Amino acid sequence: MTPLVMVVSCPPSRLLASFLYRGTQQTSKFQLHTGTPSAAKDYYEFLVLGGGSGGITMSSRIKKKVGAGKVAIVEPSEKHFYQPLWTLVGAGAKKLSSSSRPMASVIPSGVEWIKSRVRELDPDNNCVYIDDGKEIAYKYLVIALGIKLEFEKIKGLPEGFRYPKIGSNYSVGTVEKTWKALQGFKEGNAIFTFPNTPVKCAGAPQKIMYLSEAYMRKTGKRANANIIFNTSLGAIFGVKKYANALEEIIKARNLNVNYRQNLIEVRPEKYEAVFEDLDNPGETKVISYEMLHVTPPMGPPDVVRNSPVADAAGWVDVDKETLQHKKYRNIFGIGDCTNLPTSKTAAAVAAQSGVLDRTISLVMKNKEPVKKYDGYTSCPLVTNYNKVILAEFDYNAQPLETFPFDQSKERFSMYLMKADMMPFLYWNGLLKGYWEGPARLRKWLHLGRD
Ligand code: FAD
Ligand code: UQ1
Repeated sequence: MTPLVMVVSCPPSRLLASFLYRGTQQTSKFQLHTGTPSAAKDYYEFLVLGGGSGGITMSSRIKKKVGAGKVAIVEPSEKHFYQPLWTLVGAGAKKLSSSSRPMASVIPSGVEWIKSRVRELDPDNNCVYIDDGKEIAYKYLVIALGIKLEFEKIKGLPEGFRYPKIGSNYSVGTVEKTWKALQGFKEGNAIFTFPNTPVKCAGAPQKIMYLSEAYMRKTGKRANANIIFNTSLGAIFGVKKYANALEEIIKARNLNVNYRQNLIEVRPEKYEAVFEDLDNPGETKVISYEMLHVTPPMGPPDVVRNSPVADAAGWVDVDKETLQHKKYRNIFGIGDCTNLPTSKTAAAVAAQSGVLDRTISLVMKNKEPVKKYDGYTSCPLVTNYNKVILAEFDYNAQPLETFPFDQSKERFSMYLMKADMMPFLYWNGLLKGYWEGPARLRKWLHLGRD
């Protein structure tokens, strides 16, 4: 079915007016951000779409550049989530409440919050349309809309989440169901899936398997469990160094990994999962489960996919080094909604934010962007309740490690970093525009080494 798309365009007269009144025009309810959403003006120098990791980070940075009253964020959600914690929430090691803060508390002061969804992008007229049909014009646009979860692409979902024994760490509404399913496990198959699409944090689908296995061992249920990782991919991880380490763990802990297996249906009332074999079209396998962790198919947000800023696959089409849009020079993209050819993570957003900050400064001065993003991304592979392999790598899938030791080894110190230090750095460093990834720390720690 074709989605209902609002077919409107910015009338040139209104657009002109919004430019003429720029800087002075205010709606009657205009206010700088004070903890409550404000009525949207017609024009902002910078408009940021999405109040997630990339959107809040960039609005902090841009507000420092241009001052109060010139930046607005369009974001419908009342809460901002630190999603990386959901791996630990699903395993019962952290509370869901510790992963969120009110959206109002993370939007920088002096930045306006337009509490609405963006419905349509009109980059040829420098404006967007929000839910109530209102048009908002901008001089510069930053797109940070994240990635869309598509549970509905699996037959039987999302309704199947009403049943027990099934969960997913990927959404706020299903992550606590993972922990319930794990606690309720008695005997049988525990199945963990990886879809046939790009995903965010590509390590998360297997992190919960390692944690579940550890929990079953701790509670004396391991002998009754057959643990299965059914992945659409052809390898356990995209970087050889970490894949080798993970394969050792998989062997040592007797985990069954099946490649090129894609979840297409859940029969929740019978506790059955149906997989297609991607190498033998038409062949399917039905496996019964006592616990099922679903990583949903994902794709670009519809508002991006159906717009002129998208590439052929639907992602925001940006230069992979500068993050500037390839066609629209006043538009920039950051994070999961872009076509940057690296693994989609908050760590990548951190590194991207430093580059984009400089790109924007130069573009504002009519200069060419120079700072280059190397594709830095990181995935703390939680392998136990006290162990992490810290994968860090670049566009070439080459390790780019911060610490002066072999990060492919499981370490308690890296677990502490993931579970306790990272959340602090996220809320107080990244979102406030002070953290741009560990590149400088890496150089300093590697002085005299390589
Ligand atoms: P998001 O942070 O998802 O923000 C997108 C925002 O856009 C949301 O606030 C949403 O409400 C808003 N939005 C969507 N549509 C609209 C619309 N139409 N109009 C207005 N607003 C809209 N990363 C790591 O670095 N390390 C990890 O260990 C890690 N583990 C993870 C584990 C799990 C289980 C998950 C789910 C993610 C994990 N990540 C991890 C990934 C990380 O959370 C994301 O990569 C990061 O949040 C991406 O930031 P973003 O700004 O692109 O998107
Ligand atoms: C990181 O910068 C980051 O963003 C805040 C994460 O997201 C939660 C991470 O998981 C990681 C590992 C990094 C990289 C930071 C260091 C100190 C290696």
